[in-house]
Amino acid sequence: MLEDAYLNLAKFILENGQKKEDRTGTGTISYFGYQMRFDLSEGFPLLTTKNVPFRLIKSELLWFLQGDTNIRYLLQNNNHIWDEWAFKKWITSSEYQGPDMTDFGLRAQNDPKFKKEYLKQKQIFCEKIIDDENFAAKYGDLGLVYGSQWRNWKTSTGEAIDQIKNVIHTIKTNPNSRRMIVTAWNPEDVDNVALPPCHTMFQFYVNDGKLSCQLYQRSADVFLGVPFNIASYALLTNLIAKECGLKPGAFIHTLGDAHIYLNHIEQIKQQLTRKPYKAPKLWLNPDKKSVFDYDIDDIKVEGYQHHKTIKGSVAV
Ligand code: UFP
Repeated sequence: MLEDAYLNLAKFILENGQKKEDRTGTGTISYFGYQMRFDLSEGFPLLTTKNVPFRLIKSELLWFLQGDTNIRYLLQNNNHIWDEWAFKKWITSSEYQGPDMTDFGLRAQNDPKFKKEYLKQKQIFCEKIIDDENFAAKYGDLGLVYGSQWRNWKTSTGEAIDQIKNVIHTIKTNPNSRRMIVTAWNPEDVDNVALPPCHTMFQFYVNDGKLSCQLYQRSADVFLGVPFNIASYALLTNLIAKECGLKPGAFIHTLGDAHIYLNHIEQIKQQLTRKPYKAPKLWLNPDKKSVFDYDIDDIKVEGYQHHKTIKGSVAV
């Protein structure tokens, strides 16, 4: 089964991971250095042992590919996965006059009354981002996140590098190259960004008419983040392969600090008791050629049979 690689990772960390404190104060069990491999010709690696909302993955990836860094597009597509990072910027600004939201992520986990207030404030914030363009420009922009690093990398001489365009060009014109890399990690920026990139860099490889991709992810929330990350890079590999006239090959996912948060352990154990279904198939609108031309409805998964959602809170 395509998703065995993921289930084995989860099992491996439960058995071999060590307790480790972390930035969010939640606590994890963690293991350093792990690799998974997914053969994309077998199907699309969207996990079936729980519901993984593909619509969020595709709108986020299209957002990255457009070079957009403002959460407004995501909110317009009812995608809330980046809210917390923008919200943090808002509540620490001098313009914010609402109730104290310091450490909202951790407090919301332990204090139901606070959680209610936090969700209310976040909703007000999100509505304002959608309704008010100026507010969105000021507080919805996450700055140097993937969209800008991928499409608009600032050089020391003030120019911009479009890494995605360049890598696609190399795949088409010099597929034997061993230099087909996109990097999001800029040591100059990491201290000034909302969330230093987790998907640090990825490399493409062409052989036998197939395009493979390997991602180095420095930090991996195995229960909540990784299922998204697998599907997102599998989608990216499929989109680029199609544009370049190649078949999708393997997605290789290399993890640095691979961790399960202590408040996700019961959930992941429950997930491991479930039997996976056959992986779904990816459908891409055949009329679209360039990776930059896709709209939400041009991308679909077909035959996605899955087990129920398992809830878990995001550590911020
Ligand atoms: N995380 C992921 N995947 C992502 C993403 C974040 O697993 O795509 F954006 C998790 C990893 C970690 C946290 O638990 O978010 C980031 O925290 P830190 O910067 O301290 O590693």
